[in-house]
Amino acid sequence: MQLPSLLRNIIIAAVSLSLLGMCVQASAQDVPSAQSTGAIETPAHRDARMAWWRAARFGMFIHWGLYSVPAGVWQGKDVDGIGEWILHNGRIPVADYKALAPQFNPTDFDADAWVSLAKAAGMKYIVITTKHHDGFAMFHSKVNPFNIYDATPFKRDPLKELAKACKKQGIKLGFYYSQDQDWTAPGGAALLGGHWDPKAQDGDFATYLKDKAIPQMQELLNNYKPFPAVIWFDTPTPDMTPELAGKILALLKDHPQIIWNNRLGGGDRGDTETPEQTIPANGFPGRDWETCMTINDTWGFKSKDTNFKSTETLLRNLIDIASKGGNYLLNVGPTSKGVIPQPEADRLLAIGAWLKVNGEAIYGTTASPFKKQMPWGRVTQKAGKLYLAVFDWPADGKLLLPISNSKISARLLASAAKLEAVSTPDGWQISLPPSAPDPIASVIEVDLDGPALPITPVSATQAPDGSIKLNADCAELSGVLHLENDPPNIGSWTQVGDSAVWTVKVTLPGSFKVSLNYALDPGSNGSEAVISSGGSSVSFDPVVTGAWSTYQDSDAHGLLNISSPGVVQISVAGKLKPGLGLMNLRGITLSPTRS
Ligand code: FHN
Repeated sequence: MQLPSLLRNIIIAAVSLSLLGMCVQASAQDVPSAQSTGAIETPAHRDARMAWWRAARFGMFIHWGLYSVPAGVWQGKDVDGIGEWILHNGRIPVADYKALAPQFNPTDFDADAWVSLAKAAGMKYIVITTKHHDGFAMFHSKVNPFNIYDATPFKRDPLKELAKACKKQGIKLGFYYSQDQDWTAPGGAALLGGHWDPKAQDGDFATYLKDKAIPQMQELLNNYKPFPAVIWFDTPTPDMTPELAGKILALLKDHPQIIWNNRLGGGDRGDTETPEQTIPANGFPGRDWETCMTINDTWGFKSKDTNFKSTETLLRNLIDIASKGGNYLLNVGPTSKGVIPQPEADRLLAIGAWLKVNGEAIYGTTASPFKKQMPWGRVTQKAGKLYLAVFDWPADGKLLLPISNSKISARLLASAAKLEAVSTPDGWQISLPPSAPDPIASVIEVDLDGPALPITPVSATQAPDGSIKLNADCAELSGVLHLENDPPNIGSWTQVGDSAVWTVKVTLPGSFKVSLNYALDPGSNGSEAVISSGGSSVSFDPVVTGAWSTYQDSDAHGLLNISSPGVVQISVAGKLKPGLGLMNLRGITLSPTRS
């Protein structure tokens, strides 16, 4: 479940959840964002504008700023939360924070080396923080002296150098700009607790936009040609009215190739949904989307955060996201010397090595044709081919691809070795060599005779004693529901209307006792679950089990009736109390009642 980690980091939680909510509502239909600028954009123009971004699938997020100097520690004490929020979380007086600038001298910064690393990682674009919520500009701004050129001994403009390196090495460069929150400019917004240094911070938001944010955005849009390719807004606040957002959108009108995200505020939907630190179960059908994620637990460098995700997790995330039609914007947090930490670089290089062999399965692909993830891994598709990224190599050497196409041919992508495949009623069974070519993900390339024709797989069958086991990893999940690991469980029950659905082959119908294996943290007590099949349903009141990872079995109220044999659907949905998660669900057992 997302909630435990959210509780650990309250700041990112509130922002992420509100953004996630916003994303889901926004995904209902596809309206070209350029309409917001007043320009008319046909679907064909939009496709052309988005083409490079959709093909890219993998980008580098860089959170680099003055906060890399304290690196999570203020006056000898660790400050909780993400590194780039140290000014806010430490309630540091603005003048004291600004006084850090003379210490910021990233003499080891080498734009070409960063771009080379991104390229070696297989990343196709970079998005860098040009001004985060601390208000410090990482470029030579003529608008405001609180910037890396004027306020530090460095006297260089990293954006100029990066733009040059990106152009030279053929990679796109995008700019993150915190348009609302600015904790060091009078009138800049401050989320989650508001201002703490009124003398330096209080002021009028519209004036801040007019005097700082808008002119700085003009600098960014005009001084780094041919970039930016992307403008990445962040943390919209209620201060950003549609009228004020309109002033920013007006700037973009003169740059028709720019892609921007959904975080401007003021009702603008932008081009891309931006789930943060999470991968939505089904992506955002009909919308372009990009999951942004940290490699450890912070965006901006924190000297003591060594909780790096494994290469396996990061790479499988990339594949998972591609299989749902999205992009992965993976963050690095350079040090105050201008160096990308080695553990981060190592992971990126390992991903790049995999992509060098298997990139065909990622770049330019679209989402899997299947509604549900395959039990053995993930699927992408491109130009009449399916790419099967196998995470769990079947011990019996047989991999089932549940499609009814009349002809396929399969080979290992890495070696081009041909694989035998036979047609069965459940789909094509592909014979594999005894061991996986790649321990993280081995790709099988499958040529099809036409569009993929998926067979809806039955996710559970009835045991001879009449019982039915519904495991978390066999459900079709909607909305923001999420299959989590260790052990596999369905989490993120935070959105009304989301459900988990199992397709079950029933041979012995009747009435069933319904028992759920679940976990519930005390902070989220109070929601109710409904388990339904056909016209029958039972309710379940999850009681606190002690923690999100403490599982227990409990029965739902009443009996679930399945009246006739055949393939049926069994679903679980939540009646959620606002702000509370429902449970982490590992599985459900239906036991027949003896009559
Ligand atoms: O508050 C920021 C956070 O520092 C970081 O920049 C992330 C990246 O998406 N965005 C905000 C939280 O949603």
